[in-house]
Amino acid sequence: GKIIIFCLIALCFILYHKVQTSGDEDVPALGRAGALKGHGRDKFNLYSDSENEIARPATKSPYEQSIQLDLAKQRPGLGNNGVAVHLTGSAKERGEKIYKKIALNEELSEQLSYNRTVGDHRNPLCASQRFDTNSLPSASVIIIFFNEPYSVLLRTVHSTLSTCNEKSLKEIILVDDGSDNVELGGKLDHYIRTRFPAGKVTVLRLKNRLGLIRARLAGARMATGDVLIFLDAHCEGNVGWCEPLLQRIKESRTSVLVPIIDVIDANDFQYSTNGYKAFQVGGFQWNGHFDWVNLPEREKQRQRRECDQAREICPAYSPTMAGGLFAIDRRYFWEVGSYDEQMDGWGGENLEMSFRIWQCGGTIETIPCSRVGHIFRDFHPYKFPNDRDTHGINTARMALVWMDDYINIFFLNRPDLKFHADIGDVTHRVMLRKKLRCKSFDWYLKNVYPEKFVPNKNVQYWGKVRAVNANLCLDDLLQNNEKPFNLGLYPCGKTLQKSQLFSYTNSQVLRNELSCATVQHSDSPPRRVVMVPCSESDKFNDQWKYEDQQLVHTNSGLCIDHEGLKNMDDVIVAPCDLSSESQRWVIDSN
Ligand code: LR7
Ligand code: MN
Repeated sequence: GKIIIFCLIALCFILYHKVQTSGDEDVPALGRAGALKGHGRDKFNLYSDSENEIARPATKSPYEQSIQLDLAKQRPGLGNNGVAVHLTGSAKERGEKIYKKIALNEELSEQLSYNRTVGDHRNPLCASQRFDTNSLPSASVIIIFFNEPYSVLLRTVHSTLSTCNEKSLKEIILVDDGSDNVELGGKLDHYIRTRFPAGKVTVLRLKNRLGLIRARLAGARMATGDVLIFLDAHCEGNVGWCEPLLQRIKESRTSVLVPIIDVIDANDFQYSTNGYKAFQVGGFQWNGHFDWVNLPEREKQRQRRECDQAREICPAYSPTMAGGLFAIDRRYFWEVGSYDEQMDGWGGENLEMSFRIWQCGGTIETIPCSRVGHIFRDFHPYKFPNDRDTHGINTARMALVWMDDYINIFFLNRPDLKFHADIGDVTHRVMLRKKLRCKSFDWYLKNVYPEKFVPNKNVQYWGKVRAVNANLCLDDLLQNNEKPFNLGLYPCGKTLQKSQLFSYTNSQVLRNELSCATVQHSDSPPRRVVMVPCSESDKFNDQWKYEDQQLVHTNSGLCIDHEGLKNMDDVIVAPCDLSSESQRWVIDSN
């Protein structure tokens, strides 16, 4: 009798456990098998290598089945070291098709393992850097996403877990900015629950799409680490990228840090760099756009004073930051005004934060031993809220608060924003600026970014360059100013507009914001006036004499002339002739 009862109890016990382990909520046997094996470089990634073959248990969860199919599709080792991968056949076609839709080869992404390696692209000097490994501040990594490809997002998380040192990485917070891509819902939750250590990775779901600025704010409110590290949802970290950031913040809590941002190709997923010797820092254009600029000579000298022979890996002051990838002391983030929470959608928050940090006593620094790859896409795979130009609107909000009188140069470049109805009220940000006793934009330009050209500073004349005998003005004809182009002619606008805005500087350079006037090298006339990207030093920019209304190119002795030319033609230079009306120009800002 007793034996039978014992057997029944034992049977119940066994059955009970069978039911438990097949439940969706439990850690799957697969996970435990992997954990027991303790296999691989990345102990969180259970499917990394081909030798890591584990029997796949049948499970009832549709998520589990789908996840297993995803993992089966991955080709171990593919794209390792960050090499380019070229698909063939029908996969290639699928890749091209999806690329057209979302500016990213999702087909290829699905074939790369979540923890493919990208190689070590750091300056060799980085290897000798020492960190206070046992007493570094802890980090909360915040990754925001709106409808990002599921496999790309997961690769970002896996990469963070395997490249950021475990001791310092307190948590990863994913902020879902109201995505409606179904894979990013329950399936993502299931993956996180079953594949990552408990509590390490969490998802914060916003009910509606709030835009990337408010999504970052929501993530920051949840974070508990000493340092916030923000990442876009399509990044892969290089070896050891976290420690140098945390170490620097430990030493200097008002330093806001950016890694060197490497390029992951959106089509073949190649991880590429410009080598480790040189990197660029952040600049801006007067139209409110961020751009990359070479490290100025002045800053290299400061680095030498600061770091001696280790100049190449010395923190580099950066006038602005790109916005997506940065580390900041959590308390300092709030003290210095976090973000303007009335900025919607995408854009503008990066320059706002950049100017604010510098003007209010902090610094922005590029940390050369910290490198993170980012997938740059050709176009936005998403619409902007209500189809509004949120970049422009947000940038106007920024300019109203931080740029003082220089806002006029911004509005000259963006007249459409001057009276835009959606800009809204910025009083609370102006109050913040007062409360923090922040410095002026003029101070910023003089002390942080003296290389930045200001159209009406240190110039003899500025404005339209107008022919005296025709309604024609020099005009860049909206060509790309980042590479050489022929200078053109166009009817003078009633008001001053960007394409006709030129400066004749104190050092006799004829230029606009980015490009300087030179003369085409050619023996046979007509020789065109060519605009080329200006050098940081005027020593290397061509000079022009402006006398008797003539613009004389110093090197060639030739004069700008519009004889026989019309609207939209390229301007030329010709032998100077004081009696020629077509060589006379007035420069003014009326
Ligand atoms: O409505 C949105 N909600 C979001 O959560 C729109 C976007 N997002 C997410 C999105 O899923 C992504 O993870 O926000 C992140 C950034 O969006 P991207 O990747 O489309 O932007 P980007 O890389 O083209 O743009 C750069 O400028 C932006 C200005 O608002 C942000 O600051 C981005 O973070 C920034 N990216 C970088 O700095 C990476 C380096 C690129 C450069 C230069
Ligand atoms: Mn991005």
